[in-house]
Amino acid sequence: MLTEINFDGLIGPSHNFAGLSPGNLAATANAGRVAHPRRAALEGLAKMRANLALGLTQGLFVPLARPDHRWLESLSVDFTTAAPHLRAQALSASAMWAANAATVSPAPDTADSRCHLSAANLVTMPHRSHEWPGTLAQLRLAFADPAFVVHGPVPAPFGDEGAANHMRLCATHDAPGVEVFVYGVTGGPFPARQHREASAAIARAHRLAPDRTLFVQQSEAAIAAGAFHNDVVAVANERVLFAHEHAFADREGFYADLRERLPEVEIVEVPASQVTLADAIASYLFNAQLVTPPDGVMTLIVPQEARETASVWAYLQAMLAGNGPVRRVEIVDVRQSMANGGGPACLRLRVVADPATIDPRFLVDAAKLDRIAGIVAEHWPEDIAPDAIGDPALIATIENARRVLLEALDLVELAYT
Ligand code: SUG
Repeated sequence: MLTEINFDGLIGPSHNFAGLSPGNLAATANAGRVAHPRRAALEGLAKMRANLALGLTQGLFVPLARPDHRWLESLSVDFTTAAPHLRAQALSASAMWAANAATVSPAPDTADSRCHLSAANLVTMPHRSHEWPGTLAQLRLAFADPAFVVHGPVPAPFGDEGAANHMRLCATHDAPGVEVFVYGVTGGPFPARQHREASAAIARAHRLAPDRTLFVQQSEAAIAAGAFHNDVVAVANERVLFAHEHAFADREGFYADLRERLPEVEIVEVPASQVTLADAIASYLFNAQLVTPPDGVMTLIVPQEARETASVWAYLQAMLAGNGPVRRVEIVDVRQSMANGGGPACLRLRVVADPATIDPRFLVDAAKLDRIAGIVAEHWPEDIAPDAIGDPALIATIENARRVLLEALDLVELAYT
């Protein structure tokens, strides 16, 4: 049976605050702070446990090999002699944000009735541009069943940041959906990371029906205010679109196209008069997981920061008191990821598929999460200070931690990816 599975990126042992993403306000504001990789990974695992408790099916991607020696080798340098910025880029744990791993088109939407996944090239940010080979290796393992088609990335220079700029609206997950690709053109002082040409190439590769595929421009104001991905200002689930008033360049045109293709769509738009773009971005209200658990109660899983932002919390209370489609709000603590600009929705990749077709090594239950948490508690570094990035003892700890994890999950074949 087709069901939505959330694959979370386990936060890697090299998680640190290097301020590598211009346009990501949290990441640049926290540059140089001491990071807590162990706490970060435990927060992520607790979120996965909470999702399981709601009755959702949960998957996991493992951290990539960091430092990425292959990437450094391709730059004719090694970690010990590389310039500090290259070291930080090689060490980044940014693959934790699985929403940027790939774009996924479930089987009901594609001409060949297979689920298509395209690894994202992430070319705009150097530290993310070398994620795709490791990500692709995992996708090929996890989704090796003939129910899936796994594609490599769109070539540079067309920037693609994966599911963070893609939404799917449908009556139910197993019904054909409308796939919405959100791209940027200009972002004021910040780069538009998702290019329309990349989205169009993915839609073709995934064999989507043109009349159920929309290409929608993200508003310049949103990118300029810090929404470096669309999933910072909008999220969709089944027939519901939950978005900020200023998320899209032409909201009326987009909403009309959507209503025409999916008459039952419910658009929950948050007006700027109630929640400013700045509050939406600081709180990550829209970087929530909007999910339908087995009890059928549509649930918004928001970060702690949403409760701590007065306008956002007031909005959510009013929403629950009203008659809208979102009936429950759950709060999760992912502060370490949030400090690098990654909320609950960034940490997961949604795949609608039959769980029986997925390599079980990538699916988790509570007992497996406990085992992983034990490994994290024992092997993940407690702190990474900015000046420790080149420390050989720290690097040895990071590399050993991943090795122990891969052995425990029977995934040693990923050791060098
Ligand atoms: O690409 N942060 C990530 C956050 C990604 C969030 N994902 C989604 N919105 N789906 C980024 O900007 C910061 C890493 C650093 O600065 O060290 C970083 O890469």
